[in-house]
Amino acid sequence: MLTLRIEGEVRAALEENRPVVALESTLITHGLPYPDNVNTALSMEQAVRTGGATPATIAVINGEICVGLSALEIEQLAQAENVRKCSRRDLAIAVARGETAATTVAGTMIVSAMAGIRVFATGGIGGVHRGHPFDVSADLIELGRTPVAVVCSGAKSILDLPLTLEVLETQGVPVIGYQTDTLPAFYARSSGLAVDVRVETPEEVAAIIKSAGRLGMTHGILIGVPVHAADELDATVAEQAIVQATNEAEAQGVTGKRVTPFVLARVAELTGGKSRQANTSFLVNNAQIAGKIASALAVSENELEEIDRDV
Ligand code: PSU
Ligand code: MN
Repeated sequence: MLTLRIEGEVRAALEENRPVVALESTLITHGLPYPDNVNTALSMEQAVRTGGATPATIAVINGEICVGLSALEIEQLAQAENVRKCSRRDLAIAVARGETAATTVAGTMIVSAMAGIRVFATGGIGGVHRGHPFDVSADLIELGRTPVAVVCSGAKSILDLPLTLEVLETQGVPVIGYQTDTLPAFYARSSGLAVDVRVETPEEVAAIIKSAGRLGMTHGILIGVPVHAADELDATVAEQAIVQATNEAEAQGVTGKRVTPFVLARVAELTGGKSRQANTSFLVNNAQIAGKIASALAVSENELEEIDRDV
């Protein structure tokens, strides 16, 4: 079995059953421009610590799967060009060819599970593309097959959110609203679509993750956290920018994995940077909440271990 390069602090935390939160790298290479991408990635790491956990940013560096990057590596990734966006199908290619590549939600979930990390924070997951019901992000399928809890702000309304929820249901993925009744819509706090359950605290999320583990469930869990109200983009403004950007992508023949980065960049231009402000705000917030969830999970599992030992 191929070994992962697990950074020292992360390795120690995992060995001692202390909380760790995974962070993805595609948002560094494809989601945000330089230098916002480095600053946001480092702020997310700090936010995970504030939440009480150790951050592990995941990427492939020179063909090696890395769990935990140095600040220099994050900086290099942030400036690198033509980096492969690594979902499930791409991981073996990147490793075999000795590439430096960024992991998507799906790619990061796979590596997290290999490393024993159970909580992962990001901005938004991929979904079903509007008007293209067969362009279903591998993120949704991965959520159905890999036991990692993904803390995010839902998905952009560039995607067909009702169909995205349908696929998650088919894949057996619980969708949890963190202090909300509806699936967040990335820049906007609500998509208007109901979640499966609403929770108020990190402990409640941890309890669900723990139950899934004890039931031997092999699927992931989605936790939707809305952007802070002060940083929210007006839903109509967001919607219009997204529709225009999506139409332009279509007109320019942008397809497949290039769609998400294209639309994100264009929406930022169209909203005069406001979409990016919302984006960084919820990325950092999600990282902190994921840190708290991972901490609550560690506390609760360590208690369990003690009880098991007593009996
Ligand atoms: N959504 C964003 N920003 C991103 C992504 C999604 O707002 O950077 C990235 C994530 O890494 C996600 C991936 O896993 O895009 C989904 O790509 P696709 O739709 O090609 O599966
Ligand atoms: Mn796609």
